[in-house]
Amino acid sequence: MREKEGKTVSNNEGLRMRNEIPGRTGIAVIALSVLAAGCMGRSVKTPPAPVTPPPAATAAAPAPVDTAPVPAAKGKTIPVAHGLPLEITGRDGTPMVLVAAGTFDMGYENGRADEKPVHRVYLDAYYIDKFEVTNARFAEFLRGYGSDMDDAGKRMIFENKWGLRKADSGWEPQAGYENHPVVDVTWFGASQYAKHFGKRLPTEAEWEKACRGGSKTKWCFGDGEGKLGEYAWYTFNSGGTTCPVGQKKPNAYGIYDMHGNVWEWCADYSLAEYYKYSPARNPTGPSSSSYRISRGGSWRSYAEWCRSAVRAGDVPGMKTDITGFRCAAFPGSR
Ligand SMILES: [Ca+2]
Repeated sequence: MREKEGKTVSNNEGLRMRNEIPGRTGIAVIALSVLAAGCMGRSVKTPPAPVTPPPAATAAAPAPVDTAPVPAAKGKTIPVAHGLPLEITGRDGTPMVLVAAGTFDMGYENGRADEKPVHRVYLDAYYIDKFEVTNARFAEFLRGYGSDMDDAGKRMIFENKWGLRKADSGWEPQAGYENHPVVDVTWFGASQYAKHFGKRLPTEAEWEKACRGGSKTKWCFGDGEGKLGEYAWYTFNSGGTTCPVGQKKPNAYGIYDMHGNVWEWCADYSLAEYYKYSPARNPTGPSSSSYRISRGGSWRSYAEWCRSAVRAGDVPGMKTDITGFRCAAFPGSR
């Protein structure tokens, strides 16, 4: 089974295998990994087929910079910004947070090759789930949808001891794991869930803007790794498993667990060189690839892999206990 540290991530030479551990900190982290619990077994997967980049997009004039964080709604009164409520409830019953229209700087100049160049991106306003989708929510979806295959016949979910089990009466959460993020969910399952509730998966750009919460640093709170444990479940505090959603601090936009807990599927195909020609407005990713983007790191990731700009590519139908998702939606699309 593929494991986190065997995650395939793009780079300037094209998509290929890479270790969990970034090169500059590799030696130190390898030493730590030896000391860490024996859950760091690694496996590899086959590099994806070559893909053809779409024609270069025409960059539009940049919009005014959006630097104001969108605060989390408090109490029963939902504030409104630019005519839109700051927080809404999706059809699946989950709260969604408004990310206002505007620009942000995507990528990280001191990061890996595929995180460069840093480029300014304008995004229309959108909503994004405040929390990762939980086992309870996904089980409820499956019971309502009536199948564990998506509209195209693709498998959506696998059983997992921290996730879902298939009982005689249908899919249900493992006891005690109802509020943990769903895992062993394929990209197809994540996409079908979103579609079922009038939502969609976030684009890679939407995910990173929501993760950054207005920051330009390695993590949403700054560059100091020492604070990551306040915001994220990752290898040094997760206890070797997923954790209930929403227990750590939210970022400046009021969104939880963007760093760690589970990697999160995004809508985009994965391509290392994409930032070199991605459009400046509402980028939606390359035209094709064998892989889909996932973001944010997981319960078993080292801090470097939980950075806001880290990009990963995964086989969309794979079984993995480190990847889940959250949904996005355009205003008025619910
Ligand atoms: Ca996450």
